[in-house]
Amino acid sequence: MRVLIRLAGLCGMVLTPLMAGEFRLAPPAPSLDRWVYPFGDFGGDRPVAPTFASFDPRFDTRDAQALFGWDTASQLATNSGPDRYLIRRVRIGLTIQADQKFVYDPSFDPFQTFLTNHPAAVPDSDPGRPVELYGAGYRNGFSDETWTETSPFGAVYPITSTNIALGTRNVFAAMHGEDGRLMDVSNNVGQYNAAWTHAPFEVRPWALGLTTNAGVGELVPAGARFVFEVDLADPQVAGYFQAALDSGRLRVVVSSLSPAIQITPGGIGGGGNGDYPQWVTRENLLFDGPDAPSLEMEGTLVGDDDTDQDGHPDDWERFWFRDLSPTRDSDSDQDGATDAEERVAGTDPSRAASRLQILAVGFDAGAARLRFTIAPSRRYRVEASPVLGGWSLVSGETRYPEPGVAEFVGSPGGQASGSDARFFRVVVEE
Ligand SMILES: [Ca+2]
Ligand SMILES: [Ca+2]
Ligand SMILES: [Ca+2]
Ligand SMILES: [Ca+2]
Repeated sequence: MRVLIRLAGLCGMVLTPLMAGEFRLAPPAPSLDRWVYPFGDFGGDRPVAPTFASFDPRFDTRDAQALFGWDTASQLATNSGPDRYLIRRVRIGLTIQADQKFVYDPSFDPFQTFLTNHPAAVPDSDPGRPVELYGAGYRNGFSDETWTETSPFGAVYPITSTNIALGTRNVFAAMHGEDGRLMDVSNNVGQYNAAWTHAPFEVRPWALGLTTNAGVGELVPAGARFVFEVDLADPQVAGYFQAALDSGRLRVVVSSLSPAIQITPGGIGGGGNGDYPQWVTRENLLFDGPDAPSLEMEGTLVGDDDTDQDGHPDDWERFWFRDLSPTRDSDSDQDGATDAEERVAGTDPSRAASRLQILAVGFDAGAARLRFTIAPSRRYRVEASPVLGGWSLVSGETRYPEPGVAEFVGSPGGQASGSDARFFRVVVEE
């Protein structure tokens, strides 16, 4: 059945010996996978998980999603604390089962390109639709701990209702919202009809699926292998995978907005011809072994050993520098933050562009507004002082307007002093 000969994967990698603390995870198969499609009782046994969109406003636009999960506890110790898992790479590999059903598009398509029946529509600049990878979010009391391959969906209403299956997924493709929490991206293209409106918003996929088995704009053959290299430059995404290793439950959701065949009365987008990606699951007997869904993950689990007694765990030093060259007071990248400070802050001590810093500050009518950089799996508090001393906590709200940046708004309160001046600082909580 295999129609392609592939020379990808581990054969092409030069494997260097692992140092203490380093890990290279490559579980033989997912622990679970699931076609996230709330119509019919498919359980977790389906050998193929198609991903497609519905532009009928009574359904989630990302109508059929595919979840893949790996339990990593048998490969790597859990419960060390998320910040101890320093991750260099997360790579997921998936195989297409159905032959020549969709066109390969390796680049992001903005949501406006799906609004075929709306004034804000813009044309798709390239043929096809990309395949996107996200984290997994949960609702209705489910979590990565309780949700399984056989967990139920929520209600599906009659075909005559104005809401047939909106927001009914108990697990869904998710990215971090402005509040820092995982949010459902199932309807980011927007939904319009007489009864209600969901405003569109743009998404930031954590990875796009890339393949060498089809040219850009060409039909994808059966057996094509897609690789999703996760963007770990986004601290919240990196933090998601740190938390996954800490819990031992790593889950990702694949989605694509190739339209389903159904006609879409009143829909924001057009109907399709039934052509969309169809992904091999772990239950697929025709595509197994190297064609099965795969996870590769590289990094370091930081232990306590500190053989050169400089305060830095050896594993942390080797992850960033391959040796123990940092010292107690060194600033290896000369960005003004010592290696010790960068270790606590979770920033990259080998790159000057990465450090904890306040990017902008405003103080107006008693309210302070600060923008500062964030790092994976870190919490922060803002403190204020009129005199650079006697710092006091400022309570307020933190939002995340763009990747890697937090914006805090709060009031430092009325401190009795002769001046309205305030100093602010951002403190990493240890
Ligand atoms: Ca396109
Ligand atoms: Ca050390
Ligand atoms: Ca530094
Ligand atoms: Ca740095």
